[in-house]
Amino acid sequence: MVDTSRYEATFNVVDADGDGLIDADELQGVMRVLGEEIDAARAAEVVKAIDADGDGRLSLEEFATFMEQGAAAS
Ligand SMILES: [Ca+2]
Ligand SMILES: [Ca+2]
Repeated sequence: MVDTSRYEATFNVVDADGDGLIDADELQGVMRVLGEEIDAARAAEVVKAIDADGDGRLSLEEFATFMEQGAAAS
């Protein structure tokens, strides 16, 4: 179980339009901030890979899981 509260602040920054979900556009934006430029197709792929419930966007829980995996991988 991922501790989502650790990622809530980051999530809220990434969620530029504040709808409580991160879409491919917003993910692309945060990757750019992180210094990793990805194109729209790649962003959509990444969202698809992370998106556990298949709604096409990332909830805080999905995002936290992604961040945990990223932290573990680096
Ligand atoms: Ca959003
Ligand atoms: Ca989702």
